[in-house]
Amino acid sequence: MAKLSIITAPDPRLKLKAKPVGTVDTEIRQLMDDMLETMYAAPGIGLAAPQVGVLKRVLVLDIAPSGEPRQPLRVADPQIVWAADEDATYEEGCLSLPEHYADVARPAAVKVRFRDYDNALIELDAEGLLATCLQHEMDHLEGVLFVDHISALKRNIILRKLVKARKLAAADADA
Ligand code: GNR
Ligand code: NI
Repeated sequence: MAKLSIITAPDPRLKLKAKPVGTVDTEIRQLMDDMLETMYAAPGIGLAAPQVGVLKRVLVLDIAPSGEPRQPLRVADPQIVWAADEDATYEEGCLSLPEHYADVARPAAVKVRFRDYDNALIELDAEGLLATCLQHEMDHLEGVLFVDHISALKRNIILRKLVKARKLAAADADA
């Protein structure tokens, strides 16, 4: 296993569409395991491959509360095959937009079809935080971030603060 580095906005790679995996082979399994290690270390409850600079339709999730047994989910080529008419709103965060949070409304429940670690075709019914997190990660595969769901005003405030934080970090590194 290896820990990968996480890309932060505004990086153009986070705006690109990821490519289908087709078959979950040894290489994809390794990527899934490395992504889980990276996600747990961050720590986060989800991670999509584009966040570690890999443009493949792969994501990992674990919404188990800390201190409880891990429940890792490894997902390739996910598709939403059904979404509830009702929305649910959660305060979302993102490892690629560190230390920024905003309320985002999304379908409250979804049915997702994907390939798992063993390349089996799975259908998962998700609601609550799992539904939100799955949709947040699937957005990453389309080059969409949670700030793309909020007002342009709020989005620009967050993105400007990230640019400023990066400049300060670079200046500190020079000093
Ligand atoms: O760690 C994360 N927490 C989170 C909280 C609410 C809604 C979505 C998320 S996903 C995020 C990790 C991340 O950036 N995944 O792409
Ligand atoms: Ni994210």
